[in-house]
Amino acid sequence: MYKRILIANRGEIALRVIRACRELGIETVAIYSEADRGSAYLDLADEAYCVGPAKSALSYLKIDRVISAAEVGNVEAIHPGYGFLAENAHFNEICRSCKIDFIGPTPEAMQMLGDKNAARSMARDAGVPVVPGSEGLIEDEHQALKIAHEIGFPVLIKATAGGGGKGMRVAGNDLVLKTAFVQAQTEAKAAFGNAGVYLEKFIERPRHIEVQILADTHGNVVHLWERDCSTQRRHQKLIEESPAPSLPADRRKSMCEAAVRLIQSAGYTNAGTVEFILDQNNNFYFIEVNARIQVEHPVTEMVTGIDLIKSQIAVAAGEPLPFRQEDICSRGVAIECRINAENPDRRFQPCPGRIDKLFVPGGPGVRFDSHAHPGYVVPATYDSMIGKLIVHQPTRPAAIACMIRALDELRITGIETTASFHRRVLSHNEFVKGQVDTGFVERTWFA
Ligand code: MV4
Repeated sequence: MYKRILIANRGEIALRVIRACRELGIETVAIYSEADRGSAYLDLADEAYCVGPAKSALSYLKIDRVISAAEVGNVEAIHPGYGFLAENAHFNEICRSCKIDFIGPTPEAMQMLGDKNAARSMARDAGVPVVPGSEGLIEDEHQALKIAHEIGFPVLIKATAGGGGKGMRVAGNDLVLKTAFVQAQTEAKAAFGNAGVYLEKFIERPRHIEVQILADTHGNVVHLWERDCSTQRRHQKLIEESPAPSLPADRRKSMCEAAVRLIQSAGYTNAGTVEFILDQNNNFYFIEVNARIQVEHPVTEMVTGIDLIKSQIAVAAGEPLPFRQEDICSRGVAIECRINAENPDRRFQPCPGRIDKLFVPGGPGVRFDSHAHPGYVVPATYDSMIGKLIVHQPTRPAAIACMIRALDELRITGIETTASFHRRVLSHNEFVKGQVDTGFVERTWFA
């Protein structure tokens, strides 16, 4: 096992990794920008180095500075967290050439899965259902029209270098498709330096369900069941839960097994997520792979009892997974609410500033993952998430009741947060019935 690792991230995930390392007896080296100087969680690391000014591009994303901190800090491995450099195959490769383990997949697996069209082909070859659409990249508008007529409108044009909803366009007829196709290519080239686009049938009112997997370097791949992330707005997830409500057991099983097949054939190692969309008839289709630990990983930790951060570190160090698929049970129901410094009454406008009072909820089955504390100043420079409230209960109604109680207990003054909005969602009939699709929040509150 490692003796010392660097955490190339900030905020709650940096704190989460430091905690896992402490329990594993691994020393930690933290990095911070000038905007995070003096953040309380940095005191929990064994060492901390400043890597630059507030702007991410000049600090957390600056590969040479992160690598310098790793060299000076004399670490054996780097944990990238999520965001920043977590899915940067170039950074991953530089770690390898510097003989520092990257706690994640190989650069090759990361590169391949980062190409959404290549991932789609690999899924198809592994017998994983993909959305009906193009076989590969679309060369010209004639080909786009031909495929659209075969599969039927509406269709979705997706950038192969996109993902997470970036670079998507819907087209409902020939005329729109012709212009949207050229626009999509131009935009993809400008945004990602890659003009490649492909076509899929547009699935209306989908649910977003993702399968958590763990893969070691000895060929073992297991899934840790699924999370439903349909409660989102503009591709920003708000609430995640496991298991996915009203997902038939046979669908659940075949989706999880499909995810394992894809991960196996991609030669993917470490923790990862296979994203699917579900149509209104519960047909599932592969969308993309997230080659990193995700924000919502605690939901899976609560229902399986498996520590995903410790698992990631162990797998990166070359240890075999200590469990088999049949040992991984999903118990009860876990729900997570993301607590963001945003004003839900002003279209989730970011609301940075100083936290005056902070009371953290507790009691049975309540977990709060956060680096915030009274007096903490939420910087305007980064993502506005300041914490995640997670509950675990035997049943879904009990989990909802527990979350409402915990949200009422959570007191944050000085800034606006999304906590009040979560209370509205959790009391909404459609959420209670477990019938939320990805358009629910927008239709219900922002139409
Ligand atoms: C889709 C889709 C409908 N049909 N693909 C958006 C994020 C990216 N991971 C894929 N996304 C979608 N792909 C087809 N063929 C609808 C979405 C989508 C979505 C997916 C997951 C979570 C939230 C979403 C919100 C809007 C649209």
